Formats: sequence, C-alpha cells, structure tokens
Amino acid sequence: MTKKALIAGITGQDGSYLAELLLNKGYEVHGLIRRASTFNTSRIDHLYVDPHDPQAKLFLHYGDLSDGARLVTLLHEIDPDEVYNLAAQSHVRVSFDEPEHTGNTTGIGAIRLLEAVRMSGVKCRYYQASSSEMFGATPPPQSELTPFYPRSPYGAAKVYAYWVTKNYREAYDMFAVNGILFNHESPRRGETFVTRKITRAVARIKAGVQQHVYMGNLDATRDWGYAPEYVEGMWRMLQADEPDDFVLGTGTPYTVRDFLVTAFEHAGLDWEKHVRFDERYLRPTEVDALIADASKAHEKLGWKAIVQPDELARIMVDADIEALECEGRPWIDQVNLEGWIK
Ligand code: NAP
Ligand code: G4F
Repeated sequence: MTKKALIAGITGQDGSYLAELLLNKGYEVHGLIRRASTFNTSRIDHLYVDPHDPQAKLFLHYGDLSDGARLVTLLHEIDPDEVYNLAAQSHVRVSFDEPEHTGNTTGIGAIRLLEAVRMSGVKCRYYQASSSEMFGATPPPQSELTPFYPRSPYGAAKVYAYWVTKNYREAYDMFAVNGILFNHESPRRGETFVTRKITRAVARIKAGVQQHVYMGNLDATRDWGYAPEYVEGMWRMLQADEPDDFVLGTGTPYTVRDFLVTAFEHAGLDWEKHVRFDERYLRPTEVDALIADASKAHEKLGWKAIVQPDELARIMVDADIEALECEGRPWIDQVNLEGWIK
C-alpha cells in the first residue's frame, strides 16, 4: 500500500526537503499551499510532475492554517497516513512586529490542524514542528526535559502548539509528536535568516555588487545543523513504535560572529571590512544561547547530526556563489531586500 503524507508548509525550506525524502521513499505526497498573487513554489518546482500523469505522486492543495473548515475538508479528501505541520510564521524578529498573526498561524494553526485530524476521524500520525526557541532564556544544554522560557511571540506561540500536541496525544490517544528542532539551515533557507543573509552577502560582496551587510547581535550562540538531515529525523519520529517528543541538534555551539568569520574566510574576504551594525536587527528580548542535547534522538531513533556549523557555512557560501554565477545577468535584476525587511 502506498503511504500518503500531507505536508503543511511544503513551500518552505523544510517542507521542500521533506517532500523530496518522502517521494524517494515511495509516498504519495500532498502539500498545503497558500494562494499568493505570485508563484510561491520555487523550492518544490523541481519536483513537479503534471498531475494528469499516472506517475504523478505530488499534489498541491490551496489552504491556510487560519481556515479550519478547509483543513477538515482536506483531511477527508486526502485521508493521509502522516500529517506534518511545518507551516508557521517562522521569523522570530517579525513575530514582534506581527504578534497576533504569529499567534494565529504558528500557535492556533496547530490546534486547527489537530482538530481537523480529530474531527475528520482520519487515522493518521501527526508531526508538530516545535522549536528550540521555546527554551528561550533557559540556559543550555537543552533537552526534552528542559523547562521552556520563550522570549518572543513566536516562541510563546510554539509553546502553545507544543502543549496542544501533547494534550491531543493524551486526551484522544492520537499518535502526535513534537520535534523540538534547533536551528537548521541550507541553501534553501529564507534570505532573511541570519545564516543565509550572511552567505548571500558574502557571494554578492565577492562578486563586487555589494560592499556591506548590516547586522544585529553577533554574540548570540546557536546550534546550526543541516536541514536535509533534520527532515529525516522528523520522518523517523513518525515511524517510532510510540509517540514521543525529541530534540534534534548538533550539540555544537557557534556564535553569529563565528558564522560570519567562517563564511567570509571561505570566500577569501575579511568580514570586519564589510559588516556594519544596525540596531533594527536587534530584538526586544534576545535568546542568548541554544545548544542541543540530542542524546534521546540518538538512542531511540538512531538519529545524529553529521554536518557541523563550519561545514554548513561553507556549503551555503558555495551555493550562493554558484547561484549568483548561474544567473544570466546576475546582480542587475537582483533587488537587495535586506534594506527594507528584517
Ligand atoms: P519556512 O521556510 O519559513 O516555511 C514556513 C512554511 O509555512 C512555508 O511553506 C509557508 O508558506 C507556510 N505558511 C506560513 N504561514 C502559513 C499559513 N497561515 N497557512 C499555511 N501555510 C503557512 O520555515 P522552515 O525553516 O521550513 O521551518 C519549518 C517549520 O519548522 C516552521 O514551523 C518553523 O517555525 C519550524 N522550525 C524551524 C527551524 C529552523 O531552524 N528552520 C527550527 C525549529 C522549528 P509560504 O511559502 O506561502 O510563505
Ligand atoms: O537566523 P535567525 O533569525 O534565527 P532564530 O531567531 O534563531 O530563529 C530560527 O531558529 C529557531 C530555532 O531556534 C526557529 F524556531 C525559527 O523559526 C528560526 O528558524 O537569528 C539567529 C540569531 C539571533 O540571535 C539574531 O538576533 O542571529 C541574530 N542576528 C544578528 N543579526 C540576526 C541578525 N538575525 C537576523 N535574522 N538578521 C540579522 O541581521
């Protein structure tokens, strides 16, 4: 029997890697996409097969986590074996500007999807994309037993989503799990997250089309891993015998400054000549240090991060340099958005 999966957030970084992974495993994959006035499927375009083709295994459906009725309808129609909730307003700094929207999608969106699973009566396993941002001010190392202390509307919304996932597991005997993932990046990372902002700037500075990049707090410590490895961890969580919650991370501390140094050095550049400070990239409350203790995932799922932050920085710089070189008329048409969005 072909397994069916529904991915909310399929157009995002993780959704695109997860869709690839599941298609390679023979799944029929259904993705929830938002209607937009422009195409928003660039991360999954390479997976496209005309749905009229009998070989087609990937199907997209319009929907939104703010629309519960639509989610119930889709659950009925698709009847998936596995549901991955990766959809969210996922930018921490933006959550201070749009706290209500973030709460509605990142937090209440999760209970809408859980409730759609429950109301539809579909027997499926549910994955919730929980976040190390939930640990916030609690010092590292952070494991499944570490108390939450969120420091942003995003973090608080994820804490809500975490607890309702656990509650639906206990209240309705659902196979519902939380993957508490530490930062994970890739060449497909959104351009305004710090790693991609840096590697994209390195490529542009190297090409001579940009001189400076404006940054906020360089002292924050993160635990940056490689996104394709993390979606494998998500899948493994849903194949376990019992539903449970798992931390995924590398366990390697790395500051924003470390990432800058590695990325610029890899391109033969001196970061101090190109990095400038702009307070608009600071957050009203910051998360100082996130470092994973992912030993439970190693023991119970056999999952371990391979790519470490320094190698990740090099992978992303190489990809951004190549992307810039591959464009016909590289920088002429490229708008640098960092100036007006965070
Ligand atoms: P991402 O690239 O920002 O992707 C987010 C996805 O959610 C996109 O497909 C987006 O659609 C969709 N989305 C946003 N609002 C929606 C709504 N109201 N209804 C339906 N879909 C909506 O995020 P990511 O890095 O892949 O992360 C995936 C998930 O893991 C997120 O929930 C994130 O919060 C969480 N997480 C990420 C990390 C990390 O380091 N990457 C760590 C821990 C947890 P559009 O393409 O239309 O915008
Ligand atoms: O790349 P960031 O925006 O990621 P952040 O805030 O850690 O959140 C990411 O990881 C979470 C997991 O812990 C996810 F749940 C969440 O969805 C997202 O994927 O910022 C990383 C650090 C912060 O300390 C920030 O203050 O970089 C610092 N930073 C310094 N200058 C900057 C900048 N961040 C951004 N985005 N832009 C800057 O110019």
